[in-house]
Amino acid sequence: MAPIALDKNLCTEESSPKYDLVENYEGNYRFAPIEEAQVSRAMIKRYFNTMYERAVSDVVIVGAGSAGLSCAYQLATMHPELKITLLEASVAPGGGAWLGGQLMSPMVIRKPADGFLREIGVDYEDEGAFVVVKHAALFTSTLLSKVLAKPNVVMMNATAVEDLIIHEDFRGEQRVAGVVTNWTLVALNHDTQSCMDPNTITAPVVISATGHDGPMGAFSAKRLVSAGLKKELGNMRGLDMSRAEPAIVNSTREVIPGLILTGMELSEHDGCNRMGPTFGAMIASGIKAAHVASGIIGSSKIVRGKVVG
Ligand code: 48N
Repeated sequence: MAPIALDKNLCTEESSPKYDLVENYEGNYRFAPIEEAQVSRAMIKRYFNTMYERAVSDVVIVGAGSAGLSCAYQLATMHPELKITLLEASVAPGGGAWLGGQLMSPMVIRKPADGFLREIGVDYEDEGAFVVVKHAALFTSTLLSKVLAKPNVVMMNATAVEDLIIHEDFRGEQRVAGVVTNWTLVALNHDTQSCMDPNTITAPVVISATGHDGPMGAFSAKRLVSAGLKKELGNMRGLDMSRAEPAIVNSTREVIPGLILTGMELSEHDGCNRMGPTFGAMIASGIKAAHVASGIIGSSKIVRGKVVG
């Protein structure tokens, strides 16, 4: 698809004012000239070229909470050659990691997951067995910025996965082969309008990190049950920090061919405990999911986004 030619740049030398607030302080601050269509075309050209190019991705990550973002960072770091597409239903990515617990801002991360904080450059206070980031938003905004700075990661927020692409693969097994998407506001309003059909993204590996709560929590785990690929949900158990965090990390895995679960979605899929306001397992599970995805990609023959051998 030939790129859409943008209007020629209207910004000539004399019309590009200097960025000097003091000089312009006396009420004559000016911007370079613009036409509305330039802004519109600047967005349209880029976003829809991205949609076109990512219609076949190497890995789709569903959910940009702490697990999904940690996974995206790790996978993009390990494999800068992979086209990683991160889909987030909310306008605001970050999931439940903007606050610690009960709307309090400090975030607790148990060792050894504090090593990830040092890797992405987030300061913390060391409390011995765990560390405390002064505000959860410091962790989430830093991680989000690092993920979005990765050239091979595209994030589409306000975009919901409303189904899974499920094929019979070369072995005759049911395999997740991508996701079905729609604008979230459309996905949440299917019962208010006649059919508003979705779109698709094909990928050999889908990593679902949709959490355990919210309007679409544990989306893929629930879809496996309703699609007849899993008998029933395990349903998240009561809070037990000591058991929950290792259980989530150690059970991060490919639950059916082509679908990896990570983060709190696993607690609903497997029925393990919840850990409450401690986030080390989300980081470690996301990192493990990245390694599982790397293993699948490295051991599969993939043609046009499909596993064929
Ligand atoms: O933060 P969450 O909900 O999920 P995780 O697994 O990344 O982190 C969970 C963590 O915040 C906890 O719950 C903590 C540790 N507490 C545990 C406890 O015991 O209470 O992020 C999931 C993201 C959200 O941003 C959703 O908007 C998004 O996934 N999402 C989706 N995005 C696209 N399509 C969907 N169908 C969808 N469903 C959810």
